[in-house]
Amino acid sequence: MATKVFKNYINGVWEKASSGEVFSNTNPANFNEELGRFQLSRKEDVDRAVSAAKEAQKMWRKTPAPKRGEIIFKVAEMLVKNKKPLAEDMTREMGKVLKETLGDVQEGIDTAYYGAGEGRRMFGETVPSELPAKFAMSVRMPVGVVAAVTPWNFPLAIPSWKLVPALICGNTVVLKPASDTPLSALRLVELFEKAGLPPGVLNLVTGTGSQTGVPLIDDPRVDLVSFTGSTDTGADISVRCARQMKQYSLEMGGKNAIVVLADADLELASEAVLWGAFGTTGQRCTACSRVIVEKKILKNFTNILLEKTRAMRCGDGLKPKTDVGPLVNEGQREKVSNYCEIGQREGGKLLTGGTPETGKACKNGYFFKPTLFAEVSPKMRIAQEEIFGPVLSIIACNNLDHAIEIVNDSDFGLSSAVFTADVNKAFEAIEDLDTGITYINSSTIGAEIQLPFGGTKGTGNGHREMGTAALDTYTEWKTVYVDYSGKLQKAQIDD
Ligand code: UN1
Repeated sequence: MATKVFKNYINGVWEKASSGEVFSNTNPANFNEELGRFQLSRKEDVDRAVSAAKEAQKMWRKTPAPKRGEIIFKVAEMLVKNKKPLAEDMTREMGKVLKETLGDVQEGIDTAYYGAGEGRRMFGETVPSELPAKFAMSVRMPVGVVAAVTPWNFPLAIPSWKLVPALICGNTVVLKPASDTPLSALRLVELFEKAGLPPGVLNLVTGTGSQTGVPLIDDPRVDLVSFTGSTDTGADISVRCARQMKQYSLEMGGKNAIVVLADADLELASEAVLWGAFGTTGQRCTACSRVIVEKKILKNFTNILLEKTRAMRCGDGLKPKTDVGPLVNEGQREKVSNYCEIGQREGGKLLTGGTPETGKACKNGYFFKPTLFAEVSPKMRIAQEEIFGPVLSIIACNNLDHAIEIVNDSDFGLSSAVFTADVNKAFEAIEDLDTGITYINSSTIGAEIQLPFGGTKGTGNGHREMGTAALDTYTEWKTVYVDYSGKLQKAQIDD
């Protein structure tokens, strides 16, 4: 069967990149399976996509927000209808197990329903004026043209986090998805088209970071860049945007930790730790990569984790018995292997895993064994740097204060969790953990879309995605004063 060629979507038309070049998208669980070829877009394609978005801005910003919401609502309905095939394609495209790709689509559904409703809210403020016969309020205005640059680990959910709030707020968008997962993003764009989104309001250009992403970010007509991905790329984007006084919202790395105190329910805590560490094969920015365990229970808890980790099965994410799918590509697998070597050189004790999984069912994919390190100290590289793979480090602590110190000794600050039965300790942790998200008696993953998502320190640049917080990213405040006194009233001036 001939490989399907997928196109860019610019100004309402599906078209080839001007270079005529394409790139291949293969299944990380079976690299002999090609899912399709995608356009390798360059500056000329990006130019036209941004022109379309710029032109469509004039009309879209004037379209009433509830009408914009109706289109997004239809997207939600279609996502519900197509949930299973979308998830299956996503598992083939990036590897995570089907129940998680179903969850990824569900996150898109939740975002779309929530965002559609925002079309009838989008609250501003109405406040009293200090002067008589004067009305004072603030309303939200679109920022303009948004460049959405999205990663491969949540190939539909994260594009939806950006597209939905951007569009409901009246912005137009050029989406550049990760080159490992163009299909899931393209499927989402198709649904927006089917739902009746006018041409130019949402455009898709596929390609690489350097050939497609950079010209998009550098285009002076782009008003806002919303990026999720690596810290290095995020840092580069911030410099590029700063030069042009462009707005930018960055969602980057994590080095998330779960603290397990001696009074915790250890069975529950172990399930949560493994779900956080090995879910999505550890490729979440919210993944648990450090578990910080009170010394009294260290031995016991380590044994529980080890037994459960050894029982986890790697394999094709479409097979119901698979616990852990492949890594997304060979580069990621090398990176994870390197970190396992580094961990051992640094003195970490490798309890299980540490190498690629190459058994019969896994020989054609980028599989890696779920890996557990014990005797890790907080300053080791495997305890400090984001690995983005199925590698969990066990770190001992003396008590909660010590644990908080270890959690906070990180360049990142996305998600944290504490397992304890003591409500006082739980609230102390909530107050002192320097992360954007804290869970009590649950894992570091699984954020819901109706609350802000994002982190402190090197994880972000102060923005939050999702919830009403996303509106702050995708709108400019317009403050409005209406003076109906019929005379010139001067604020702040004594008369
Ligand atoms: C990410 O890893 O980039 O909270 C996003 C979670 C998911 C989102 C993860 N809802 O784990």
